[in-house]
Amino acid sequence: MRCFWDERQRAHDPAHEFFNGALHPAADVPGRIDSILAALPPTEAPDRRSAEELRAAMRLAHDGEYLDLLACAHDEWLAEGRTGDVLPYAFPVQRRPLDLQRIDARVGAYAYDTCAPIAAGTWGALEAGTDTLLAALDAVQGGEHAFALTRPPGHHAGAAFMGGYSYVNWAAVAALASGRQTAILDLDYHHGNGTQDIVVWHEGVRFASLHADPRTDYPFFWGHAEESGGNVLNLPLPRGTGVAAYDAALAQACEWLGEDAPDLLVVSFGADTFEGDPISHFAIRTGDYAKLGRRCAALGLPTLVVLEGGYAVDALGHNVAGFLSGF
Ligand code: SP5
Ligand code: ZN
Repeated sequence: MRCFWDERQRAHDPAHEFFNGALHPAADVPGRIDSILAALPPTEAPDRRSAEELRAAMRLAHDGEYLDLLACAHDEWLAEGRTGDVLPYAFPVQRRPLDLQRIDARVGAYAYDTCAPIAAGTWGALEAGTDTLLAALDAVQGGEHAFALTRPPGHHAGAAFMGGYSYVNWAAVAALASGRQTAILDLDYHHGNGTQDIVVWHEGVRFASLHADPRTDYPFFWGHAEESGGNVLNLPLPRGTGVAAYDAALAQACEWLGEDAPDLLVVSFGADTFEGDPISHFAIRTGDYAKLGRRCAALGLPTLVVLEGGYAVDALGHNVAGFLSGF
């Protein structure tokens, strides 16, 4: 398993997120990466691509005006006399075209929650993350397995929205950039609503997600059991799910993905299914992750693993390394 990471991704370092009626310290902290780096063999730094090339890759999955806003939002924020991170607070629930001028309105129009602050370094980190992703994808196109330490996460970012610590959808960009029949398997605790938004109805991509039941858990409005069909399979699981029930659902997802004769597998891997995760409620143990990795590897496909959530920082590296050891 080749591992890719670019130090410039650390520049994304927002201070806070807002939920349950209060500001909380951001859960997606750069220290997550230190835990993972300590548990992996040395990583490879990606070759750097031009801004145009990186943007063209992001454009495979995302709306151009959304990307323009991500690139300039923090500068506009400062120009308004604000300090700290951009954080939207007002969101349209209709989609009429509107002439929006204030940064608060324009950022709210491209977000669905208050958990994706844009910090000074966010755009640079997203460009570096795209370098990391594309280098790992190149390795997979050559028939190897690769892990891209994508940070910030991506699976809550849709074609034209951010949310849930996610801005650019790494799994979707990789699938669409590969030009091949791709199976995307989302193993984060939370439903991969952004990935589903981008790839639903997309010929050439199948998307399966195992996640906490959205009747009880974020992101609430996507990922319900009845929301399956066509190229999408959603398998919501109750709070408290342990490895036996999880692995049974994983076997079902893998079988369904394999029916489409995919050329490659992209795994959106979040270790927030861990029993000790501070914001989640499954009961997977560190020693269980290798078995889950082996289950995915049994598909027999060149595999790209991208990083999503996982907030129990001390255990995170062991959980990620355990999963990767299954390949
Ligand atoms: C990539 C990823 O895992 N994003 C997750 C975003 C979840 N944000 C919503 C936070 C709400 C957490 N509720 C926590 C209750 C803690 N006691
Ligand atoms: Zn998550």
